[in-house]
Amino acid sequence: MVKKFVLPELPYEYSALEPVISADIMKVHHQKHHQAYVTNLNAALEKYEEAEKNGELATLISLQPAIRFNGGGGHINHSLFWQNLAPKNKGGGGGPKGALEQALKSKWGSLDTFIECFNAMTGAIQGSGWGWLGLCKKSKNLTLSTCANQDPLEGTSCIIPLLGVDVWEHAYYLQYKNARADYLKEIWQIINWNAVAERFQKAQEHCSTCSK
Ligand code: MN3
Repeated sequence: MVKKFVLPELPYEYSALEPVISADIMKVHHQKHHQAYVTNLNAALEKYEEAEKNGELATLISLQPAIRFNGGGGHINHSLFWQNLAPKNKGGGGGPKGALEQALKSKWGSLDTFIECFNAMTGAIQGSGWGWLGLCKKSKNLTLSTCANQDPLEGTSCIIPLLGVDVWEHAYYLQYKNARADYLKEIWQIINWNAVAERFQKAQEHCSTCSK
């Protein structure tokens, strides 16, 4: 039996990220969008298992896009995104401390410049996608990246994701309409830098033992 994936609970209330992200957006994003990705991922994996048993290679190949879409961005990215956010003044906002702060400053000079670069790059994504801060396994440096659609960063690049921002319209349109730049400007008030720093530390530990 394939392991069933489940929708993770949010570590805060739907309304807790207001006024930056409305409860309406959070509810639809989590209960409808993320839930649908999990449901569709499980359905695709079940079919995959069946096709595998029967040695149906063409069916296996035909299922791969659905697994990548619903499992990659649908489940991996969203699970990370919820952890990357926290209510303002309850872990959200401010800036990074310690080793992450040092690494960000040595690469971008200041938090403001980092945010400017992140927002410019992420705001320029054509159509749907994700903006990322990650740790490159090759250079062992912090790096910015983007993914189109629901491609997961890990699994499609050599970058370990630390902080991801969803810029699909469903992530902001109910509140910000077409103003993606405003959403990107405001979201830094609810970024959970402690969570990002924890991921940074784990990624560095991973990088110190891997050669890729
Ligand atoms: Mn989304």
